[in-house]
Amino acid sequence: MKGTAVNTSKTLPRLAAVIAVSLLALTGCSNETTPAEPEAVAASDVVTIEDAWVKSADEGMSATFGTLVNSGDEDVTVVSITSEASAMVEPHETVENDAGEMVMRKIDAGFIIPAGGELELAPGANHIMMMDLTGPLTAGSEVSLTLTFSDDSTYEFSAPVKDYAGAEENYEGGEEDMDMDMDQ
Ligand SMILES: [Cu+2]
Repeated sequence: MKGTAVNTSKTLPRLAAVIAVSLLALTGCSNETTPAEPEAVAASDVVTIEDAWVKSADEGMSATFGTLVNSGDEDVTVVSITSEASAMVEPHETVENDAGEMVMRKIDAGFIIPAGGELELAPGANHIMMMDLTGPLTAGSEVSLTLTFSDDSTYEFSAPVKDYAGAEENYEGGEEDMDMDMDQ
């Protein structure tokens, strides 16, 4: 009982010192020189998404659709996607498996949007997979997503949530694999 009272008075000034040092370290970081900008145009300056929308869902998984447009003169690759609405977001494609069923799977190389062209994301085709939703996606609400390109530039957009009866694709590997992913 005695010991706890003595310790408190020593700990507080020490904590303040630690916080002060942390702040110094943070401001120090911002002064570091950034690497030289590449001469090429940033992917984020030439890519937009048109008619984006998100499928409503109470829980579990959903997907985002729309048309990715690349107005630049070089192919652009979306290497990763994040959203506050889902703990895990992946670029997916839908392919026919050996049994003749349509299954979806992650595109490890990411979405490639051709120079001066488009990549359509649609139910039953390529889509932005949202696994492990952080909450219900209700029709009429908005979800924001961020695309990261291979040049590290990013593009944030928001998309309305809509009710949609389709897009119940099978996940490659079957139900068991999917459940395992959801538990992680
Ligand atoms: Cu998918």
